[in-house]
Amino acid sequence: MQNRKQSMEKPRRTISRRAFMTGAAKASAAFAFAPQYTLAGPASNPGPGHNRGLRTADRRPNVVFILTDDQRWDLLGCEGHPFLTTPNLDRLAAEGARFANMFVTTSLCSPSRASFLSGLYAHSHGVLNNFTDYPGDLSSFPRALQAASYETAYIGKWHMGEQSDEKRPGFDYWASHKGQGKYYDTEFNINGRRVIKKGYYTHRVTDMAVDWLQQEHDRPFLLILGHKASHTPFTPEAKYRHIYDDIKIEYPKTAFSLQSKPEWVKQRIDTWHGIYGPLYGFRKKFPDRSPESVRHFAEFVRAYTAAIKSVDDSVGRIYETLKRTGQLDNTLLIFAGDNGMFLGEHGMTDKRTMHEPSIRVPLLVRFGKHIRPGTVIHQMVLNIDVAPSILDICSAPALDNIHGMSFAPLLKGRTSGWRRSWYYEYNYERQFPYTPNVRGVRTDEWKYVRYPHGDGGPDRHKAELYNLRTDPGETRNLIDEPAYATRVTELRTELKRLMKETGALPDKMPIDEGVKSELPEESIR
Ligand SMILES: [Ca+2]
Repeated sequence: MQNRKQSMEKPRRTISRRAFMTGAAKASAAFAFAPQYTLAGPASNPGPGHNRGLRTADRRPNVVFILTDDQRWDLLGCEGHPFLTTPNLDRLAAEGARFANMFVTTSLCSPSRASFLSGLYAHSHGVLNNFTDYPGDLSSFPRALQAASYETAYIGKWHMGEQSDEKRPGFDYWASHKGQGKYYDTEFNINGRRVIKKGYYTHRVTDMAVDWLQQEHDRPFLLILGHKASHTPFTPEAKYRHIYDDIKIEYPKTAFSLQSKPEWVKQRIDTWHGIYGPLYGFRKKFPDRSPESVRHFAEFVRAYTAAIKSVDDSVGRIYETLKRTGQLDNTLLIFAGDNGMFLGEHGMTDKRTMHEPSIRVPLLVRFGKHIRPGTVIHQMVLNIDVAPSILDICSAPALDNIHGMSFAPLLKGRTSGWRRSWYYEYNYERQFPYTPNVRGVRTDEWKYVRYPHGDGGPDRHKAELYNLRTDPGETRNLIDEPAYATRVTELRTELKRLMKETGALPDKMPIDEGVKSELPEESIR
C-alpha cells in the first residue's frame, strides 16, 4: 500500500495492486521468444567470440542495448529526416522493428535512464534530477539478468550520480566515467583502473564494446553501450563537422505561433532553453531576436545532427562484430534514445516539457528471425517497458511491482490489452528554471498537460490541450475553447486515475518559482 507519509526525497517504490495487474502481471504473461535454457557441459563448438558451454537448442539470446543521449525520435534516416542519413540504424529497422510511438515518462537524462533500467516511473525509482545516482538497493534488468547467470557489461555514459565512476551493481564488466564525460579524451574507470581514452568518445566506447563482444563468452551476455552523442556540447567528429554547412536551416513555424500557449512558453524563448538564448554557446550575445541571428541556431542544429553520424557508424561496427562472431541472429539488439530534443518548436530548445519533440525517442529492435523484417509498431510504448521486455524475451524472472509492460507481444502483432493512455511527469528544477512542474496524460488522439504550482493551490500556469490527430504539431492549444470542456474533464479524470494506478499520489513536487532569465551554473550546463 502507498505510504502517505513518505517524504519527497524518499522514493515511493510500492504501487497499487491495479498498477501491478496492468503492468507487471501483463509483462509476465507467457510469451517466450527463447526456449528455457539449461547450462551445458563442455563447449561443443568453441571459437573466438562464440557462445560456449550452452547447448545450442537451449541457448538464451544475448542482449545488446545501445542508448544515445538526447536523440529525438526523427533524428533517423528511416523516420524521413530531411538530410541526415543513418544507413546502419535504418538497417536495424529494415531487418527488425521500428517503434513509431516510443516515449519517455520523464524527459530528462538521469530520470529516464533509471526508468529504462528499472521499469519504474521517476516518482518510484527516486532519480528525480540529473544529480541523483541509481539507488544501490533497487532492482534493474541488468541485475536480474546477472542473477539469471548472464554475463553483463556496461560501457560508456552512465550519467546517474555525477561524482562517481565506480562500477555499479549488476555488471561484471564496467567502463564508464563521472558525469557527462567529454567528446574527446575522457577518463574511464575500467573495472577499477582509470584510463584516459584518447580520441573521439563515440569511437572509443565502440572500440571497447567491440573488444568485449569479441571475447569468448561461455554464458549468454548483456552489453549496454551508452553514447554521449548527441548531447551538448554538440561536437561532431572532424570528418562530419562540415557536412551540413550548405543545408539551409530556419526557425520552425511553430516558434512564431505561441498565441494560445501558456505565458511560461513565451518567457522561455529568451532563456537558456529558448531559440533566442545562448544556444549552448553557439550564440555569444543574447537574447537576440534579429532575423540574421538564425545563423547561430542553424549551426546548433547542424552540429547536433552531425554528431549522430558517428553513432550510426558505431552501430554498423557493433552489427558487423556480432555477425562476424556468429551471434547476430541470437542477439536481441535494441537501440533507443534517453529523451527527445526541441529544435526550435514552440520557440524551445532542450527537452523536459511534455510536447512531442521532448517526449518522443527512437526505439529500434532487431532479433533475427523472431521479428518480421520491416515491422512498424504504432502502439504507445514507454521507456519503462524496455526492462520488462528484455527479461520477458530472455525468459528471465520478471521484476516485481514495476510500471512497465513487455512489448514482446506487439512484436508478434498481438495488440489486445495494450495501454491506451499514459502518465507523464516532470519536476521543476531550481538549477534550470525554464520548465514548470508538469503533469500530463497522452492518448493516441489527445494530450492534456497541467502545471501545478507545487503548493497544493491552483496551478501555476494555464493548461494545454491538443488533438494530436488533427494537430500533431501542437500548434493550437484548445484549453480555452468551451467546446472541449467535457474532453478536459475526461482527461483530468484519466490523469488522476493513472497517477493513482502508478502510485504517484499524493503528488509531491517542488514549488514552481517561475521561468527565469539567469543561466545555469557553468559546471552543470
Ligand atoms: Ca539525455
